[in-house]
Amino acid sequence: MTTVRGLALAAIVAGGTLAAAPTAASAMPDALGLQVWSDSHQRGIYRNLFGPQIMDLGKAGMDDKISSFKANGSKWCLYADTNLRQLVKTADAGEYVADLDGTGFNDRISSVARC
Ligand SMILES: [Ca+2]
Repeated sequence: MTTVRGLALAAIVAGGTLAAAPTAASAMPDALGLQVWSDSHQRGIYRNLFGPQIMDLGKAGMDDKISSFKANGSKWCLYADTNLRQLVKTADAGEYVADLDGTGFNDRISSVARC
């Protein structure tokens, strides 16, 4: 019985981690990650990035696409090139940028990392 309950709990945790909806189970990773959107004002394609230390956005299908973002959990650095080259923005924890248009790096970010 204990084993069955443990497996059920593991399934719930795994599902919550993958879910994009702001359910209670996914609140934790969303709160710790860098939330990015392909359009301004949290529209378009959405990704919550929180796994590895360094992330090239091509792997998330978001290379040169980000137009709005919210930094969570820590300071995040955003770069115009892959492999953390050409720093264009340092965002403090909790910082939300609704529209990158006019900043010079709309649709240009290619890699991100906690910094
Ligand atoms: Ca780029």
